[in-house]
Amino acid sequence: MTDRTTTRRRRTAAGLTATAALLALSACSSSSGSGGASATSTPAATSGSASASGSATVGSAARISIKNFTFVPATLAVSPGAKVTVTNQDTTTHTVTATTGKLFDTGDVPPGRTATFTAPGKPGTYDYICSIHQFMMGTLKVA
Ligand SMILES: [Cu+2]
Repeated sequence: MTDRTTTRRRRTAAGLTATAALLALSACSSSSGSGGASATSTPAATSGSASASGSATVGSAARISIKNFTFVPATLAVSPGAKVTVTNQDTTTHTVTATTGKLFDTGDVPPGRTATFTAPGKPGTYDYICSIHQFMMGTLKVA
């Protein structure tokens, strides 16, 4: 099954800067206008090919589902400090708990509920388990 989530896109800073520059230019050049409505038409700044799509995981929603005592996906790649949403689709309580020093831990997530945790800020591979059912294992890759 596919779960479509809306991915929020960030406007590129470059595009905003270009627009601001254009606005500043047009504002300066129209100093001697006599109130006429026919100003010189500003060129439409179509910066179509500004594909500054960086690393795939940045800005996208990071989420883990728990179903049938399994973490989905088994390995999730996130950026440092990312907020990860955990959805428990089982009928029993689970947790997402880092095996190393409890670097992250959702605590109990009741059936049908959602919890969030913050990924470690340091890049690395972090295994986690359900602290209730410790055979449940998943991996968080921070890079
Ligand atoms: Cu569990």
